[in-house]
Amino acid sequence: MQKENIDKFNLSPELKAIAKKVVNGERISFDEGVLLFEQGELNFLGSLANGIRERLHGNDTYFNKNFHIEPTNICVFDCKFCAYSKLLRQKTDYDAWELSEEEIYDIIRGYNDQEVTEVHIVGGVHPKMGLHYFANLIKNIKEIRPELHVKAFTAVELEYMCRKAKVSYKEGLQILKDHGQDSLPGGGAEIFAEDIRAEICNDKCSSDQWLEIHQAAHEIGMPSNATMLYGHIESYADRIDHMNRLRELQDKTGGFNTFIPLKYRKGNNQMSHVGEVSVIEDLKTYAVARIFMDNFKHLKAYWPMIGRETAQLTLAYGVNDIDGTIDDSTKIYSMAGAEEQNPNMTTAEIVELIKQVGRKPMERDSVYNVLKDYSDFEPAAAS
Ligand code: V47
Ligand code: SF4
Repeated sequence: MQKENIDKFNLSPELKAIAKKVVNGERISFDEGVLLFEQGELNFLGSLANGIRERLHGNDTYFNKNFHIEPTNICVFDCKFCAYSKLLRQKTDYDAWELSEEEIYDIIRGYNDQEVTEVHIVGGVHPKMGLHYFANLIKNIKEIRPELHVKAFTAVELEYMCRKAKVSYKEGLQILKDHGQDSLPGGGAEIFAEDIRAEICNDKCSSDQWLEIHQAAHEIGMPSNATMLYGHIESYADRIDHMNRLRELQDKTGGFNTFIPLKYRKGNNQMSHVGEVSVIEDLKTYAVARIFMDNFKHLKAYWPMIGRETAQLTLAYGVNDIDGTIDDSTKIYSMAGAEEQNPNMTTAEIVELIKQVGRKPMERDSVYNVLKDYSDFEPAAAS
């Protein structure tokens, strides 16, 4: 939004003051963030967020070519929203899986002649797959495909691995880094507000531990992402509190690449009675995130979760990255009732999706270096 456009909206004095701050590039406070959620209309929030997005990135919209490996869905924890994990005691459940090392290497080799640049490895927290097992796995993956960026293990998995191996977070992360791990994904953050966390995922790593692990990663030169699971039993103040804790850590370390709000999906989990929020609420959440998280350069919408059309819409509400993959084999969302039951998009499809809403498709690597401008991409020439 431009300064001169503020008056086009019928705003209360409080919202007008926030709008002025935002267009001047000033940081907004906790209370102002909550007020935006409570009183900001979608058009107004979108206009502010889009102004920030275009100031930072113009029309550039990033995607990368990655694939997921989920070594197991057996998990020692019991998050109420999780449709995917099989508790250890239910190990014989026909839905449970445990990939062998060779199966994992076969998946990597299966991409030998494809232009993927990143593998995202996360899964359930399996008591037998520890720090040294994973360090060795990463080393072998790098031997098969040295240039592949390995983004692996949520803070939840890392907390458990380090505790079991009796090493500090920094020592554990250094071992993984020395074996070839490049960065951390943003999962496991959920909602930091302790009372909500106690209700939805009371037995896994605490909010402070999540933040400590990401801080330790940043301090040894491993960048990471951050997520927020929204749209369940949390309040607007809880969402701002979550973003504020991330914003404070980012001020200290600068190690976060991107922020990814994740919409709670209600399928097949222990809190299915909690309904899902509307698309309007999704767009508001992206917009407020773009406005509040002033020290995060990138805001990502994970399209397999919200679907292609909502992902397109988010590009007008602050989002500048739609993850994008040529073959996304993750199951965590499809099992929870996500839009995309079999999420994979070819390069041609993702480029088209971005172009349809007037943005510029740019392939990026995992740390946001631009690899290729796809503005003039001809689908027939490659895919
Ligand atoms: O932490 C689990 C979420 C996350 C549900 O860093 C659910 O690039 C909604 O973090 N409804 C893991 N969400 C996935 C994740 C992620 C995904 C894509 C990219 C990146 C990245 C990270 O999935 C969990 C949890 O918040 N989740 N169940 C559910 N029912
Ligand atoms: Fe386990 Fe992760 Fe599911 Fe929680 S969200 S139960 S930690 S797989």
